[in-house]
Amino acid sequence: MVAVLCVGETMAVFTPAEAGPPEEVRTWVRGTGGAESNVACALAALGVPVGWVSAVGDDPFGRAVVASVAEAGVDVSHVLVDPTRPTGLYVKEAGKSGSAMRYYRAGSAASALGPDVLDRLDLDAVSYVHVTGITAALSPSCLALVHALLDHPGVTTSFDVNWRPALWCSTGPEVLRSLAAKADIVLVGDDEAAALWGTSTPAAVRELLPEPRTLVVKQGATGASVLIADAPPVFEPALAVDVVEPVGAGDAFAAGFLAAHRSAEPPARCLRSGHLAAAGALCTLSDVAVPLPPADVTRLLAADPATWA
Ligand code: KDG
Repeated sequence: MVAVLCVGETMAVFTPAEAGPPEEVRTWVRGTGGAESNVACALAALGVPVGWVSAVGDDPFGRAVVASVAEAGVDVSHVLVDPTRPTGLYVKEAGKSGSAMRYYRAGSAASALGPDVLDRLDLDAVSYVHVTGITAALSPSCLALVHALLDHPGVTTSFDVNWRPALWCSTGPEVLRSLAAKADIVLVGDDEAAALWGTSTPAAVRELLPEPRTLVVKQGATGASVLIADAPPVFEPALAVDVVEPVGAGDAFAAGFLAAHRSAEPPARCLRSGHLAAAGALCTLSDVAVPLPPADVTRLLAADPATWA
């Protein structure tokens, strides 16, 4: 039985294995990347029973993607194999402060997912469902699926805005706001909120999004704030890490936050757990974090940040 279900597209990722413009690169490293499965893998590493639901093509990349998520300890038993559509791919040109991502995912197997997915799931047996704005952007049926999951009663819903402008037309800001308004927990970067809604301070984002009980605003290398119902905002500084590449850090943060939230940790510890998990993604080229062992996380959660002892 899984406690958390993450639903959304995962792709095979190709990262250049040598320097130079992509036109000249001949050797690529294949990995796995998908916001929701990145969260699932990081949750599994933290010892949380978690499942990932998606669709892949009946092709080598689909099999590789599913195998790597399963290897991370995630339940993949509800992943569909679509014989008529391919697995999505993307090419990542990595940079320390940001990475260029070229998608090859139009018409992918996951883009054909729809609300009928819920017929195959027993959501009453799950505590948390995590979705993102990426899958919502893939097709009208995917958008309907994300709405249906967020509308499901009796489950704690978590929504990471994950603004990917390349996937949206002009409706993005309003659609993402309406999805966020339905979730119990919303995670958004202050840079995303600025780009989407022209507002970036935690208080201003809260004014725009009064509905979610728990609103997390990630403030880059500075830290993150959580605003819970009528309680005063709580801020927790980020950890200082040598960044290798940032893609996947937000997903790892979401996993750390959700793992601690599920254990009913106080807000500051939920944020710190997010930062600890994010560090595991910032320090690797992979989209999937390499988190600290759960025992270290437990120790660091309780530590004094001045000394980490
Ligand atoms: O958050 C990281 C994701 O953006 C990356 O793994 C790939 O899911 C992905 C996407 O659609 O960009």
